[in-house]
Amino acid sequence: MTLRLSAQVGVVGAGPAGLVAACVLGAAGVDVCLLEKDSRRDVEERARAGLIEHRVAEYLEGRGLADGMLADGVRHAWCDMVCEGHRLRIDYGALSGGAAHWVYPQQSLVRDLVARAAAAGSPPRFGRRVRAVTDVDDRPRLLGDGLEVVCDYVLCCDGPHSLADSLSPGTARAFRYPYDWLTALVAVDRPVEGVTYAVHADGFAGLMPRTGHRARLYLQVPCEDRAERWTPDGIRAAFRARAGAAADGLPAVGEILDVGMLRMRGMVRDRARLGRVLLAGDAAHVLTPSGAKGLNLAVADAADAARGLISWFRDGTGADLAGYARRRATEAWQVQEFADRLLTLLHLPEGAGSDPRFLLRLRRERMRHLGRPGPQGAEFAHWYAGSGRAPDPRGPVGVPARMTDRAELSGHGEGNGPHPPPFVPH
Ligand code: RFL
Repeated sequence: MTLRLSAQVGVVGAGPAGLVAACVLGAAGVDVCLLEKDSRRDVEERARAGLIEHRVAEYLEGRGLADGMLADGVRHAWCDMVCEGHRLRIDYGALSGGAAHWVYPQQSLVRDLVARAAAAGSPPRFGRRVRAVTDVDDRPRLLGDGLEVVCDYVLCCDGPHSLADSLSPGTARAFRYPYDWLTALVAVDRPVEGVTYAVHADGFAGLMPRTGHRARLYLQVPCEDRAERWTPDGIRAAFRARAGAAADGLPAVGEILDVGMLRMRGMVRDRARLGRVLLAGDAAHVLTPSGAKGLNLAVADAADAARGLISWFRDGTGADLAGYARRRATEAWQVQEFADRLLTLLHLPEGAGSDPRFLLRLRRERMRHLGRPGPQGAEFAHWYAGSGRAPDPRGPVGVPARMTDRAELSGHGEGNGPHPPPFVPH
């Protein structure tokens, strides 16, 4: 027997994007049905990101979604770039006028948001895989096994292998970088105080803070390398060799808790909106982890979508919904460009030759520019820390329940009305 439900907004996926949207929409009185294919436990234990941008932290705090982060997170405002034995500190907090990251693990944020979504009246339904979205231009339907949800709008937050692939095939621009990153969750003997990026002739190495005695370690490896090829000793030795003398000042890497391979690719879909289906987060774009942007852009998308949907249900004009795809594409490309620029700095090009010293020295020079007060340092710091604002600077908006009957289809196009830029520098 098929369970038939209706909702104002159907959300697919209980990652950061789907959960933030469900919390904000639910708190504003919008009737949300969030479907997640995996179990609550699986979702709450997925260790991935850990650096939350300044603007995203402000947004979460402004909506009462940051209690865990404020209680257990740690602020970080500098990173180190290491090259040829030289370590250069980039004090992006000072360079950006006070913006910093919060270090708070993605799985902790997800756990907090699951609880908040339930409290806001939008508890995720776990173990419910959506197989298809139909009627995207009218009243979209989410179809799952024994389940059908009729919605006014759908928010697809289902990660990189999104249902959007079948809704709109061939509309993604993607690039495969000519290397991969080994990614390992590691134990460290003391907390990591800032991100370290090391450029080396053998390849890039990085160490990113997570809370307490945990860190995330990255190593550049050849494309399609396999995790099984790497022993814990091999990972530690490669990291030490690439970090060079700077490794002495870093927390010692102990147990390797979890190893995986990140296939390094970037992707942006041409349109983050298909009729009444909005895409948010990794469903709309995939970023390499170089600039720690994926989770942050996912929350920014969710904030923008929630604002638009709330305005649509509130007054039926959808003024804030118009332009969603354009705004999200603009920001996705800006962030992709930043992440790509950072990758270019951190990796030697293929064919660097047997003597990479010229290219390494060049990189040191670029790093110096980024760490110095001035336009280059300020621009880097602004993008790195996310010192602008999330796309909903005006605070929460209430929505009378069930206003959809009055809502009209106007405002569904991607208008060109004035909108604040995605990043508003201080
Ligand atoms: P998610 O988190 O992938 O969530 C998608 C959810 O949708 C569910 N789903 C479905 N549910 C129902 N029906 C279907 N048909 C479904 N298909 C999928 C999935 O089970 C899942 O629960 O996407 P979202 O919300 O867009 O969030 C994106 C972020 O998770 C991602 O960008 C970041 O984790 C990327 N990332 C980092 N981002 C940062 O901002 N800072 C970092 O430091 C950072 N480090 C990382 C990262 C990603 C990593 N990996 C493993 C990819 C480190 C790593 C190792």
